Amino acid sequence: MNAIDPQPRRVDAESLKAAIVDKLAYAVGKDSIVAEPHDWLAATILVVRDRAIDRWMESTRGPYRTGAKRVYYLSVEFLIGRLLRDAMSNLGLVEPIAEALNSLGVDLDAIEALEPDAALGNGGLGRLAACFMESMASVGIPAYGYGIRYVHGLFHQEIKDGNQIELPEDWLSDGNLWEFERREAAYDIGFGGTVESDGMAGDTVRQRWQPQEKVLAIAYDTPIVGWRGARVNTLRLWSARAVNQIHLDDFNRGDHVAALADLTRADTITRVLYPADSTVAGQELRLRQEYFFVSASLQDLLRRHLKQFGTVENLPDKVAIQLNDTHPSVAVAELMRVLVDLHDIPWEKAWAITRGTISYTNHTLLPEALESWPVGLMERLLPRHMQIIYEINARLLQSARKSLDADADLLASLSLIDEHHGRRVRMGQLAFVGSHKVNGVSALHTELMKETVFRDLHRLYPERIENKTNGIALRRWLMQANPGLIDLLVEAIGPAVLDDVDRLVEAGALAEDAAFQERFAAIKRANKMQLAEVIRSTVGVSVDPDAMFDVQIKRIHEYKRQLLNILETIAVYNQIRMHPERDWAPRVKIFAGKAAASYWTAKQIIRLINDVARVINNDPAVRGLLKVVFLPNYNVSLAETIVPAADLSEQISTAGMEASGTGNMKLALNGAITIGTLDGANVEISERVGPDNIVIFGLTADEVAAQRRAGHNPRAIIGADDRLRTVIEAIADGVFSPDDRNRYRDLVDNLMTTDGFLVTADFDAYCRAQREVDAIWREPASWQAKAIRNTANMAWFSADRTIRQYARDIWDVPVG
Ligand code: DL6
Repeated sequence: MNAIDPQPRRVDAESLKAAIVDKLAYAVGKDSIVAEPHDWLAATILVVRDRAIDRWMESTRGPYRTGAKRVYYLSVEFLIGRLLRDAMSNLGLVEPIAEALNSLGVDLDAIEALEPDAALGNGGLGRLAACFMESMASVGIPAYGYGIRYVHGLFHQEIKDGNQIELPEDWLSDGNLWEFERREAAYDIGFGGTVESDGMAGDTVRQRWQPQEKVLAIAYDTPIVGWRGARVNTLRLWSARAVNQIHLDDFNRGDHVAALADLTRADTITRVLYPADSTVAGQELRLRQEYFFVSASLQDLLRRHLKQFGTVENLPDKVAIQLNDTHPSVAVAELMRVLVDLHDIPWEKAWAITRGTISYTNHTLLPEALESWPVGLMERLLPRHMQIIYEINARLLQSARKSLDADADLLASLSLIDEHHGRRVRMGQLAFVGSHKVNGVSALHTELMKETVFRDLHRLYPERIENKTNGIALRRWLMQANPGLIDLLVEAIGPAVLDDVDRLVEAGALAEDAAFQERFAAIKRANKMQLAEVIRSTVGVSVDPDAMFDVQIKRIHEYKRQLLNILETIAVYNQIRMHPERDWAPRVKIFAGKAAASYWTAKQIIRLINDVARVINNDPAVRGLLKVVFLPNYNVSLAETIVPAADLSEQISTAGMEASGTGNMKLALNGAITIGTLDGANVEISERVGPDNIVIFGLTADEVAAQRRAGHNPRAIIGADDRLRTVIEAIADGVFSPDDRNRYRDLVDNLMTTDGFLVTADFDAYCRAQREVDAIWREPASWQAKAIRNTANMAWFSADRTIRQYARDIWDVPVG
């Protein structure tokens, strides 16, 4: 029995059974005798969807009636995962649907597993957008998510001979029953062409953009159900379509390719998530995607606004637009264009409206992830926007000259145009100046933003940057992913926790209670059994659920330092072989994550993990004390299995480089103890759970910066540490790649010479921290108490808290 089926609206299983059979017959067209599992899934989704629709319509109607402000969350990524469990759970339908299906001889868990995992994002930023959508509906904010309906989401990862192989992802191939195509919401999106003068607007010459090319943006809406179904918001994703589907004259002339050229060109825009931008064509496509979804979204929200209020002048009072990272930054120039060119609003006033409406979240300080577009490309694709950006820039620099008495260097650093790398438009800066608020995603990250990427803009506008530490959807990551744990918590501290997660803290009082510890541990063990089965069936490795499950699940990136983890794993392996008599705490090292297709070093790290796994798992001298597993195709659904089963959470990025992290929150919430650096939200997790319940190690962000300034010397560190030297020599000598001894030469050279992510500098501290973890593990009561305190103190990291802060401090909208 799952405790989160709320009583207030108990739906009876009998009527659901009848509804499912009805859908199966009349919507799916199948008789129950011959229905396949995917037919039952379709019927179930349709029944659940029906239960959301009335609330959806009411939620959409509400702001028309009340005049309430709407929030628009613009994001090129929404990593939503499966929706059925989310919707059922929030509508209180899990139990009766399971019962209804059971009486029809169908297993809910089995059919749920057939739902495609919508992977319209790469990682944290996209998953955050999905959590925020659920939270906005749960706390009662009228909100729309606007994004792109990619035909192919994030690639499907296979591991072949230890290598990552990317295969196309195909989530739409069997249709998508959650979405509704909206033919009435179709907009022309222009590209290229010229800008022409078109009469006078007041005392200025009106400019008109005449695009050379047009494509259509078509809306697809998905209902996002909030907790208890109180509110249902809309995720509106845009799909590109050609204005002319076919040129019949070309076709009839026999030139079939030319006849369909427009169709292909339009279709390409929304075909693939994150086209590789290492080529000029790839860059152009990315910019086209960004402008495409921004223009469609602004046209859509302005149409809605004008229909209701008849004027754009009150936009900031009724509309809040949140830019999720720099990808939608062109919205600043687009909104200015619409206001100035199409609504004849004078520049100053248009600028006040734009800035009052827009705000921007920064998600990274990594220079390579801060977008900039070549001026030439912008001029060719978006000529009027480029003019507007020049004008914004001129005014920005003028005000800097006045208020900061800026010299040429300062002006160059503030400028929206980067003159150093072949003239590029800095999209982060554009978003910054066009927003009334700019936020970072953890306290540390926000402070670093002020000191690094936006140092000069922060001097000019010291009130603009604020922090909004990320949060996660507790309903998905605790209530749905870990039903055993939420049932225990409800029993122990009462059902009120389901509606008021802050009450989780009450579980802290039970941390030392032996009976509670035992039950807490039993739930973890059951979750580990499930994960052990997934590991066995996917990679053929059998693991002991009584061993410590040590988990690092996230994108593979040098700064996240999976390499540090695997180096320490090798060191332990060496030690086990040298000292088999010692009392080793058995561990399973679990890795999962995807590397960007073009990121060679990250792919080498995946390969190394797999090579090390093969050697360690097959070495009889290890006696199963250490196992290493790389689980392929990490996605939201796999995370939902790993997170509740983790004992130890690896959050070991180079301090100052992980903006926040959200996996760290999910794992701690589910009772994993964190081993981590003082980076991103780890700092705040440490403050909340208390220093005794987390294992912190390594250089701080300040120390990292100091070490870099002083000149980091990895060779000296390696030379002084026998253990580390032995590990690196083993890799260099081909111990893990006997078929190709040179395989890791670059990786090793890099560690010895530059070590840009300070792996060697933190190695010793990390090893010591791991031994501290072993010592805690050997005291089960102490481990369980710490694990319970982690769960009890994580409510603050609910996305509802984050959303409430955005609502109060940035959007100025009331929350329920
Ligand atoms: O804010 C969500 C998420 C953070 O938790 C991660 O720390 C951060 O790396 C990620 N940022 C991005 C942006 N691009 N990069 N790199 O995904 O945002």
